[in-house]
Amino acid sequence: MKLIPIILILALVGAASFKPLAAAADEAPTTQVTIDGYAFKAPSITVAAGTVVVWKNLDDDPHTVTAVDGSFDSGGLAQGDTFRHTFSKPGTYQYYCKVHPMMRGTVIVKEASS
Ligand SMILES: [Cu+2]
Repeated sequence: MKLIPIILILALVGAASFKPLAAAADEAPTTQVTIDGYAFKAPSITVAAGTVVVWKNLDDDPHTVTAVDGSFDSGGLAQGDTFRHTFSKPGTYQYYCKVHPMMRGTVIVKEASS
């Protein structure tokens, strides 16, 4: 009989310690940039640190999302493909498409307000 309360407490502690992880994953802010008509839309976005940016290629021609500083590179994205990158640190990140180098975009990352 004395074991039952201990098991209950362990179960409650276990459930409570898993919740914050799940909540954090759900709450990661996400912003989408479409690739449409040989352009990044919008070409310049400003996000808070920790934001996940998702690019989606709507064109029937392949494109890439390639950081000028080499910090990320999607590789070839076919029509309908997506590429996601989490921007953890504040800064200005310029990127382009390797196939069409005139296609350029910028992600400005601001300090997350907490
Ligand atoms: Cu391209």
